[in-house]
Amino acid sequence: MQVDVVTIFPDYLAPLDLSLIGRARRAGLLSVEVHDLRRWTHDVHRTVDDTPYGGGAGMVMRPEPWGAALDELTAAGRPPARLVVPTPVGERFDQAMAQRLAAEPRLIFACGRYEGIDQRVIDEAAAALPVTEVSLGDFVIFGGEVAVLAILEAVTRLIPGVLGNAGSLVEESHSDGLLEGPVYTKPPQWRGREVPEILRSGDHGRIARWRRDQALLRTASRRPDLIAGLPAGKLDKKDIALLVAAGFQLPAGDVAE
Ligand code: JET
Repeated sequence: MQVDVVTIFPDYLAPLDLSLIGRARRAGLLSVEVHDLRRWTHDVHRTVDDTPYGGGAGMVMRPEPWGAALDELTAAGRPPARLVVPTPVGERFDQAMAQRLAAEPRLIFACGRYEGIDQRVIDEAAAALPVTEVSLGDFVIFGGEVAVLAILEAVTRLIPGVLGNAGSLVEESHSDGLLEGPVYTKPPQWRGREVPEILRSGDHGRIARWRRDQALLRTASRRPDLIAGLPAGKLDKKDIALLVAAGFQLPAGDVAE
């Protein structure tokens, strides 16, 4: 996959050289270019912002540098790209969106700052290429750069070859729509706290059931919205019995035979 990031703070993307994303790049599984938006300015102050039409606080990113940047980056001779714009008003990011983005040959990320990018940039881009405005959640950060890092962590680990086989199994267990339960490592006792006996029992059938139960109980208590959103048939009779015994109310029609 090819990735371009356009930002006024290229240094914010330095972590893309590190750890597993850095390794994926060095392995040729991912190619990343970070571009300084000011490269597409022409005035002596390299201005990227101006006051908002209609008044109000803050500044808005001017359309001209963005237009020139996207024209150059989408010129013929490269794989077709999707433009991804982190913004609090975007479609909510989740694992399913990460899967869809991981299947794209090329992503161009536009990092907004201040009060945002002039809307005409998004409208103009959408006439030429697919555009996804993405929200990581209902909060506001200074700019899109850190959101791009988070999105690229989620996407890169889904590119074939980035994780080993163990990783694919972890991925499968997460895509069942439940939160993972607690995990433990050595030592078996630490500050008077014990690793649950069942995990040390060697009984893989009971361990698998216990992990399922922990995932169900944690999800029902912390994220009832995820339980409510499970497709029909995802909970079997044992799952239902566990949750009912623990006092959780279940939406009708979730029970599989
Ligand atoms: C964000 C993402 O704050 C978030 O994104 C960064 C950001 C900050 C300020 C302006 C901005 O503009 C984007 C834009 O897009 C058209 O104008 C983006 C919060 N949750 N997810």
